Amino acid sequence: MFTKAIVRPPGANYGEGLTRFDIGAPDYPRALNQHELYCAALERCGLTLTRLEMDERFPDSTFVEDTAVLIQARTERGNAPKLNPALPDGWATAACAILTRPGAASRAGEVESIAKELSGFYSELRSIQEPGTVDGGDVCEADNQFFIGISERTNETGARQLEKLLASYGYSSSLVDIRSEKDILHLKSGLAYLGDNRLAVIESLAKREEFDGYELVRLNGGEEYAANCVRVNNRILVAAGYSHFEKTLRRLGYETIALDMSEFRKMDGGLSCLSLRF
Ligand code: CIR
Repeated sequence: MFTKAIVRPPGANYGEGLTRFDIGAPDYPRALNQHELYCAALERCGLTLTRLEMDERFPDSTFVEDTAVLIQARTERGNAPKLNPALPDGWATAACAILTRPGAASRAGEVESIAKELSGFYSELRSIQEPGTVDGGDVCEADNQFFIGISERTNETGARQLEKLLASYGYSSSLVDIRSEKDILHLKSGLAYLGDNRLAVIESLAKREEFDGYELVRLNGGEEYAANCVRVNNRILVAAGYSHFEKTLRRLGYETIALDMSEFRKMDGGLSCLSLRF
């Protein structure tokens, strides 16, 4: 269950950020409006938002998800060992925020202000160390398991550091090398955990052995962008305009909220990257 999220609206120079696409410059007023509707959807899902000031020093800073990996406190289950002996009975680990080291030089400075914000919510803060790089968009949590993409942005050193940190909090990780997947920037551009042991996944990733044991909801036929959806409590936020996928989700029993993401797509961004949820 999430109760909070951190968001940051795009700044006026948002269109100067990084993108691999050539599908036109973003329309700024429209991007602001889409961001506002995104925030309203998170609130409808019951989240209290921390809205950060826009930050024109970093044109990509609206994509806050890339700056941190947030992990929930874990309760002891059965005979599971208490991983942190300092905690009261019943708790195995505290919640922790892991600050990333974004793989794009122009985004490195985004972490500082997010760290300050997160320190108000988390007493345990860890961070990825040089020469490791990690973008939060490469990190997909599926209950007790994390998938960590090795990509253009997340290097193997960073992925291994993150794996080790997560293990100290009782989570296992699988590394998924997506460097040959030219259509996606981050692992979560093509993968989302829907809950209920289900993954939404683009066809080209569906055969990876890391996803064995999960029920796969495959995206193909031009709907791949919609794979970057987000389960927020009992709803799924999904990009508008991908009706086959949205219908599939509804058939599976999920309530969906469709959001127009056109101006974020132009800058290689998706739904998940616009918030840090916890
Ligand atoms: C970038 O290239 O870094 C941004 N323009 C887009 C980042 C999108 N983030 C994400 O998918 N997690």
